[in-house]
Amino acid sequence: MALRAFLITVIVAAVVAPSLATDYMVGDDAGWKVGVNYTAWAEGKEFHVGDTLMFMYKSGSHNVMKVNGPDFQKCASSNVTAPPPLTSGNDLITLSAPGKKWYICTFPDHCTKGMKLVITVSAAEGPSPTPIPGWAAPPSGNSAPGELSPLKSSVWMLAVMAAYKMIMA
Ligand SMILES: *[C@@H]1O[C@H](CO)[C@@H](O)[C@H](O)[C@H]1NC(C)=O
Ligand SMILES: *[C@@H]1O[C@H](CO)[C@@H](O)[C@H](O)[C@H]1NC(C)=O
Ligand SMILES: [Cu+2]
Repeated sequence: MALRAFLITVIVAAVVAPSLATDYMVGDDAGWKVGVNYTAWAEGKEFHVGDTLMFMYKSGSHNVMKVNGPDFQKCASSNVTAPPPLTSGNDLITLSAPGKKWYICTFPDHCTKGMKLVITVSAAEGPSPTPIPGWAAPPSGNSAPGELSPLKSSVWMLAVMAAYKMIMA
């Protein structure tokens, strides 16, 4: 029973793992500060609903404010109903909805000096069927009709082994 539970865990982990959310450390080792090009940092990265952004900086030296597109262009925060900026220096933002997201630092001149990040968030990644090691995907088209594909033969092997164990038990 313990072995069976273990095997199920391994298979579930193999199927679920690729869909786990990603944590992005904004600016990587540089963190959130003046003098980093966050457009370049975001380039080539894919952001999905459920991923998190981590803004790391010395508390009191910077902050993180979510703004709208026009305010981002102006390096301003004119939305009086928006929540106050994050200030902990260890700010985690979970991306909860798809679309464009804009973040700036509201300290004087920091945004104009580059403390601004715009990203595009896409829908959550569905669990993609990734091949489990040893369970080769059937080659498309080149197995003759009636011939067992490698996947089917693996299933057969397991079934035969299970039947054998039941008989021998
Ligand atoms: C930041 O990087 C982007 C993309 O690599 C580039 O187009 C832009 O000119 C850079 N900005 C600055 C201020 O260097
Ligand atoms: C202002 O902030 C509120 C709360 O976050 C938001 O719902 C609203 O859409 C924002 N308005 C603009 C114009 O960005
Ligand atoms: Cu700043």
